Amino acid sequence: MFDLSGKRVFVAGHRGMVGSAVVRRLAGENCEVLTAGRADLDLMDQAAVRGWMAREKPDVVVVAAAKVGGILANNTYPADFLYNNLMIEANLIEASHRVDVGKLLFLGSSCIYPKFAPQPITEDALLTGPLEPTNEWYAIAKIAGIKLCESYRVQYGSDYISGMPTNLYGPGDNYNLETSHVMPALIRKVHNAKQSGGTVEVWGTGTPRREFLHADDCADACVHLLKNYSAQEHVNIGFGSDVSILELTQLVMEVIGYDGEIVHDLSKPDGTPRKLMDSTRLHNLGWKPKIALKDGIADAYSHFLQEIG
Ligand code: GFB
Repeated sequence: MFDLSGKRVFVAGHRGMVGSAVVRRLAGENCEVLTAGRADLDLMDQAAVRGWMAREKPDVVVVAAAKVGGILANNTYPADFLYNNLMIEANLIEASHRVDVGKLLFLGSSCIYPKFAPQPITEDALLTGPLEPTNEWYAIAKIAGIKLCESYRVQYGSDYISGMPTNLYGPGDNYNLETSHVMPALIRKVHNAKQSGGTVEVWGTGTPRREFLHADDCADACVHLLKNYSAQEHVNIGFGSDVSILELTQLVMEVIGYDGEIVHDLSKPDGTPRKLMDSTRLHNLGWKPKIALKDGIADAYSHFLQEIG
């Protein structure tokens, strides 16, 4: 439906895990990729974003820029997660409208859904119940982003779409144990435990279930949506099955080759008990993930090893 060839595509957030994966994926398309480093463009500065967009005039914008983090970071820095994300998305979407961007993809998160949404979670579960308290700030910002895209479509007919990725992992992830998501945390913890012969510490009970998608699969889905989707409703970008945090820990240990003891830090929150999305809408558009969880973890671990030298 939408032809990317010859288009100028601005990937906002190109240094992040998702943005960098989208840039890699777009190298296979016949388009020009535009990026802006933090020193050149502060996405929270409305005038700067308007100025940059007026100068560069992209045809397509991918909003992959966001303040992100794991359960503890979300819970510890609520103002940053709400304010920064509202500013980034509002500036990018409004400035895109000013320069007549022809296609915009906004990326949200599966945490937009109610804490106790029926599983697997369909897109129409949005705004049907209370959010998970540990990440309601981030979720509210992302819901506002979806609604911004919808509002420009309704008021101006803009072709702005939203994709909601599940929990992601892959090259370029954040391995800081205080602020990271569970996958990179477990990779680092199991790696460290293997070196020291120590225990592997899992936050919470290990019973929550999560769905994990490799960032390269997510980027492929983003390009698929840019080309094949144009409607008001947001689209889930999931893997299709989930695992418990304990099962994930065991899988990471298997991939890294360590058989030590697992201990639990019960002072840390569990968060949402389960977050498995129904990705039928995306599958019906002809897209499926390609990277199996175990292969994806092995890939992420090899990138982690390269990163720590
Ligand atoms: O990935 P994660 O931080 O975020 O945690 P959420 C997922 C589950 O893993 C929680 C457990 O039950 C954690 O308690 N967990 C076990 C750990 N060990 C660890 C560890 O060492 N580090 C971390 N981080 N978790 C986030 C939201 O929720 O999901 C964000 O806070 C975003 O806003 C993201 O939506 C996708 O899946 O709970």
